Amino acid sequence: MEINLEEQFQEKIDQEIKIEPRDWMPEKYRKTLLRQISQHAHSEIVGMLPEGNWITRAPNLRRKVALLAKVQDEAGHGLYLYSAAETLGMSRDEMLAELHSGKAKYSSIFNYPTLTWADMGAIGWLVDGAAIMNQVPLCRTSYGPYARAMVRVCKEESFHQRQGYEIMLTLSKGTAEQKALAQDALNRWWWPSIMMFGPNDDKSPNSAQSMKWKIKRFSNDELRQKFVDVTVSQAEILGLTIPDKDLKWNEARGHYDFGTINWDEFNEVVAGNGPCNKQRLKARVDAWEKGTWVREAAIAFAEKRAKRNNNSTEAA
Ligand code: FAQ
Repeated sequence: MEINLEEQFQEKIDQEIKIEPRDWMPEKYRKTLLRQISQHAHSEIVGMLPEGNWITRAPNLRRKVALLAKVQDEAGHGLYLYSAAETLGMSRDEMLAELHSGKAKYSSIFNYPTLTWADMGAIGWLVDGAAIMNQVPLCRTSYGPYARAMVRVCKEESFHQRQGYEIMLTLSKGTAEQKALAQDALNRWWWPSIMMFGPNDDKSPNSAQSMKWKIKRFSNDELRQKFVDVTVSQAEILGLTIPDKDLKWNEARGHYDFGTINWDEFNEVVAGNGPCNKQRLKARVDAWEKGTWVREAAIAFAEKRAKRNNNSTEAA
């Protein structure tokens, strides 16, 4: 019986029919999606912190408004993603408990510090650029609620990427000091950005099954290569140098070759020992604790309103 269901499930996937919350699904499919979607949601929420650090110090009103809107969008992305994950049977409170205890992961990239205003440019250009490369294919992922959430997320990410690139463009065409700030930001964010795509394919334990179930549409290395290929010319327009001496066009492959990623650094960051892991987690736990009264007040208000509505229905 079970085998038959699994075969039917795979046939639906092969025919590009979306899987919906009430459909039968293998337990491992549900768990894989819960893991990926909740990690993605946590990444959006933790990802607000490095940029939130610069909202009060944006150089002018236009920049401040754009950055505020961007950071607010990330909160919205987290909410759509938590909602999509909840359809798989785990509550948002449970997911957050896993984040706060350190059990759930979030993207390695958000464990790096934002040292100068140019980092707002580099994050938008590179981090959102990498996120778009990874997330546009997720609009076609096999699980309906995740795929639909990603459509809006990707539209907003594209504004974020331009917002960042425009900051980089302004700095790189500015004074020598401004150009140096932009180069320094590129130097610090380049390697962590290409780590975002995850381990190499031969070291990625989840990829084979996730590709078969069409949760993932491209492998980690394929997406990383696409990102490098499009980003090189963007750096040239800025007149900035990507900090990789092995970066070179390979005519035979039709792609850029690039240097070896420092996987020890990646593993350390993912294990909780990056430059800002402790600070990021503390900020989230503090926000949760300080928000207790808000959650309690919201529940008390909802109960009061429900009671009032019941009374007025009875009176009618
Ligand atoms: N950081 O077998 P794989 C954004 C873990 S949102 C930390 O290849 P998978 C928007 C992985 O979880 C950025 N951990 O895993 C924004 C697994 O561990 P587990 C987030 C990582 O899932 C911009 C283990 O390594 N985007 O940027 C990372 O098949 C600016 C083995 O790896 C998403 O979440 C990493 N970088 O492929 C917000 C997109 N990479 O769970 C604010 C959706 C891997 O077994 C400001 N997610 N690991 O214990 C995905 O596409 C996939 O989950 C991958 C990883 C590609 C990230």
